[in-house]
This record gives sequence, structure tokens and C-alpha cells, in this order.
Amino acid sequence: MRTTVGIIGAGPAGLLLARLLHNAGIDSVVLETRDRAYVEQRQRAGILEQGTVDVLREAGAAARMDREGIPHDGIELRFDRRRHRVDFPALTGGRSVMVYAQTEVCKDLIALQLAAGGPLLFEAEALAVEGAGTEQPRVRFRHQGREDVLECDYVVGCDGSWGVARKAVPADVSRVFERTYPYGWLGILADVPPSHDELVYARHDRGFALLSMRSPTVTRAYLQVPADTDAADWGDEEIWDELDRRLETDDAWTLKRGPITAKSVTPMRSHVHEPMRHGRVFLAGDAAHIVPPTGAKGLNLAVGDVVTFARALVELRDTGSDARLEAYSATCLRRVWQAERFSYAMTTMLHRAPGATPFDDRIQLAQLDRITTARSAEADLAESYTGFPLD
Ligand code: RFL
Ligand code: PHB
Repeated sequence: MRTTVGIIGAGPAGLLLARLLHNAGIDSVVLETRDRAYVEQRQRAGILEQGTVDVLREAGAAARMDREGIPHDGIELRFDRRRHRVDFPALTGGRSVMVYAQTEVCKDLIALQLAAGGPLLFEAEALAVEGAGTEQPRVRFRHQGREDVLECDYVVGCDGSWGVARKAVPADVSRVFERTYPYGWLGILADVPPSHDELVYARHDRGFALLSMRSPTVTRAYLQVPADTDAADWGDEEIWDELDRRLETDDAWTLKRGPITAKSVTPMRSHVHEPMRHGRVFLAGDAAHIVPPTGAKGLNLAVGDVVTFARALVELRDTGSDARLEAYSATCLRRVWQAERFSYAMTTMLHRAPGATPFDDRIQLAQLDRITTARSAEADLAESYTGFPLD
């Protein structure tokens, strides 16, 4: 099998890249190790930055998002039983975000890809990427019990944090930067309307809590828990009681409870693999970088990477200049490190680390106080949350 761009992974990065290339008249093949149902149901991100929304619209992949997505003009910060709203458009010159689940983005992109004739192979596991330093890199893969080879001009590894593409960058030129946080998130989905019309990020002495949503009838919420927590150890009423405590306010706000339909624990880590390119093999999305979810950046960074790659390849085809392609890793990493910085700052400001001292607590409260009283600090949060420009 032969193609111009071999794409490993049908998460948001791989699927959007296939769409962008298709729209530009460049052929690609997507290899995905899981089956379609698994990819469409994997519960993950919920917030699309302004830039991601714009890209999906330009790509012709936003019809359902524009019908069913919920635009949000702010978030609420909760601490010390107080509530503070951060008004995004007022602080950023009109930018906002969209609540539309990653599952739905993936369903929309899969439907478009298959309608256009693919090729998108499910249950096709990439085994190795070979020839990164040559003009014709190859992906060895297994599909329907048979091994095959995909010959490419370029390979883009969109295969997430446990993928194989990363191994194509030789150990002596790669560097890994990482940090593991001593806590995780217990996430739930519940059949109950959201208790607030925007997301609520709460700092509490008992730990962090986040109130989010998936639709007008489905609540998504998270609790900071020890990293080794088993979700099954938490009873439903215990989860609601804990959310109630951590989200407490001095006014009449109340938490709506309902049947919990899913529960899982996510570890929290930061990880960056540099460089994001070796020869004709490129890394995009979680294959190159992980952020803790507190800043809602993972999916948006994946989108940024593949937009940068697609624009660079189109420029090479149209003008003969490979300057953008050569700059791919540096361009993406600059944005990645801004997202790492913001995600780290949000995480450490809002979570209670084991062994945190009263001094640490006061510093967190002073950071929150600064955001709620200094417009420059609040604007910095709003600009970072709504997203960094794509180039
Ligand atoms: P994905 O989505 O992991 O997709 C990688 C795909 O590659 C496939 N694969 C292979 N295929 C073929 N051969 C192989 N050898 C393969 N190895 C792997 C996998 O099956 C998979 O289908 O990576 P991608 O596309 O880079 O997308 C990244 C995002 O999924 C991720 O960053 C976000 O979900 C992170 N994230 C959030 N991001 C946001 O922007 N906003 C949020 O609000 C947000 N919340 C979250 C999150 C992630 C979470 N978890 C579970 C980690 C909340 C949570 C709880
Ligand atoms: C989500 O709704 O899943 C979500 C929202 C915001 C975050 C992380 C996750 O920061």
C-alpha cells in the first residue's frame, strides 16, 4: 500500500489531519489499532478553544458542533466559599470556548472521512515506523491478522502517549521532559442537568473539584483523588457528598444530584518529547506531549500540531518552500510549552498536594486573590484558557 501521508492513530489529531489533507487535495491513509466503537466512546476532553472551533468550521466539520455545542463566555473560580466569574470575551477582545465532547468531534470526523471514501482502517495496528531518515518512510502494520507495509512520503505519528511513532526518533537526539503529579482525577458522568451554566473550578482544603457538562441534561464532574485510587472504591452518594463539600459557597447555590453512569480515574502528568520530528516522521498530539487536564489543553494542542503540519505541507507543494516544514518542531513546541506552563500553573494553584503546608495553602489563596482583583492577572488566565494563536 502507498500514500503521501501515513497517519498512525484515529484520535482527534489523526482524524483532523486526514480531513485537512483531504480538503487540500493530498492523499493519506489512517491506521487505527482499536475498533470504531471504542474510538467513538472513549470519554475525554470537553472544551474546544476558539482556534479549534475556527479550524473545525474551516474544515467543514462543524455542522453538528454548531447545532449541539454550548458556547461558553467564561468560567467560575471557587475558593474560600467565594465565587468569581472570569469573563473571557471582555478580557480577551471577544474570544470564548465551546463545550463539545471529544467523542462527538471524533464521531463527526470519522463520518466525514468514511463518506469521502477513507482510507481509514480500524483494527490496524502500526508495529513500527522505518526509514525516518530516508525519502520513503514506511509503517509496518497488522490488519485482519495479516502484516502489511504502508509506503509513504511522510509519516505523522498521531498515536497518543503509548504509540510506536515516537520510537522513530533515535534515543541520542531525543529528550524527554516530564513531571508526575501525586494525585489523579476521579471523573464521573451523571444523568442530571448541570448545576451551573458555566464550568466551575474549585480549590478546597479537601482537594480540587471541577464541575463540567456534556449537554443540557448530562453533568461531567471531577474530584482530586490520590493517584492510586480505584474508581470502584467510591460509592455514588460518597462522590456527590464530596462534590458538595468542595463546591460549597456562602450563597444559596446547590448541587443537583442524579444517577452516575460512568466513573474512572485519570492520572495527572506533564510530558514533552523533543524534537517533534525526525527526518520525514512527525509527531503530533499526545504522541509528543501530555498536559494535566486542568487547563483543558490536550485536544487543542493536538489540533494545533496537525494544523501546523498541514499548512506546512501545502506550502511546500504550492511554493516549493520547505521552510515551514523544517520549522514544524520549533513552531509546535513553543505553543506546547505555553500550554504546559498554563496547565502546570492551574494544576498547582487548585490542587492540594499531599503534605501541603499552611504556607502552601496561603500562596494558592493569594494567587486566586490576585486573579480576582488584578485585571492583568485575570486577563492572562482568560487568554491562556481561550487559546494561543495557531501559525
Ligand atoms: P489520542 O486521542 O490518544 O489518539 C491516539 C490514537 O492512536 C491510536 N493508536 C494506534 N493506532 C495504530 N497503531 C498503533 N500502534 C497505535 N497506538 C495508539 C489509539 O488507539 C488512539 O485512537 O491522541 P490525540 O489524537 O493526540 O488526541 C489527544 C487528546 O485525546 C487528549 O490530549 C485529550 O483528551 C486530553 N484531555 C483534554 N483535552 C482538552 O483539550 N480539553 C479537555 O477538557 C480535556 N480533558 C483530557 C481531558 C484527557 C483526559 N484523559 C482521560 C487523559 C480529560 C481527561 C479525563
Ligand atoms: C471536561 O469536561 O471533561 C473537562 C473540562 C475542563 C477541563 C478538563 C476536563 O479542564
